Amino acid sequence: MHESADEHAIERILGKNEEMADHNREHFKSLGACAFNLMSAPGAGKTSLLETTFKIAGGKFSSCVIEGDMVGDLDADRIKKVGVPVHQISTGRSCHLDAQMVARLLHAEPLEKADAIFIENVGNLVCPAEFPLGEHRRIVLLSVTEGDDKPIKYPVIFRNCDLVIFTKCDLLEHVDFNISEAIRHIEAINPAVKTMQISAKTGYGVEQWAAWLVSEISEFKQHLKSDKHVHHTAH
Ligand SMILES: Nc1nc2c(ncn2[C@@H]2O[C@H](COP(=O)(O)OP(=O)(O)O)[C@@H](O)[C@H]2O)c(=O)[nH]1
Ligand SMILES: [Mg+2]
Repeated sequence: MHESADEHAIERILGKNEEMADHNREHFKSLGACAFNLMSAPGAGKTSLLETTFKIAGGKFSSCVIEGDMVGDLDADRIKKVGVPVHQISTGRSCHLDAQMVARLLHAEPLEKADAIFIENVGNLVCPAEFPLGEHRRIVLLSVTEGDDKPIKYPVIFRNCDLVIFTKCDLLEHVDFNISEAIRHIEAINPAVKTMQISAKTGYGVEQWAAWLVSEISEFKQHLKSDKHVHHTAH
């Protein structure tokens, strides 16, 4: 009996989160920005990837970052240093961002106009999977130092994402990480997913990642235009 009461409470929380995520999605759309939710275990290289992306491909699209961390603003400082506007959300005891936290930020601090909004989630391969934030694309980073069995052990996050990036590929020769095995596990639970291999340290793969971003942003803007067209002709 307790169990089902708990289940109901969880369903209610997740349902409310979905509603807020829809609200945020509209908010991002009104800014004309495509939102990307970056999720991974702590230390997989989310902030490093953003830093390298802005350094190598910063001219291809304009960006704004939302940094989610339990405490402190170390990552936000790193992003500021590469000249990209950044907004901090401190989650306190919560091990993930939720849509309510993002909504609160969107209403408290107007975001800069940008083509892309990158949301760096709190480092965790479990909880962020259950809490959509209103993003348009979901990206999971898996560093080659974590083990190629992680997609089997944490299927939910790998099932519900658009892109998996294998990070720290410069370290591949030092670790036993079988990329094709990992891809096989990921595709078994998420056949439509795209995968990429990157090193933020050497810049390997960053051009391909930047090209993917450009293409997603452009597709998003096309949809925005046709949405506007539909609304316009409907009135
Ligand atoms: N060798 C190597 N180290 C990396 C790479 N990307 C990140 N790191 C290191 O991994 C650690 C965690 O990176 P960080 O970007 O802070 O991870 P986050 O917690 O996911 O944001 C740092 O010490 C980085 O220097 C990479 O491509 N290659
Ligand atoms: Mg970080």
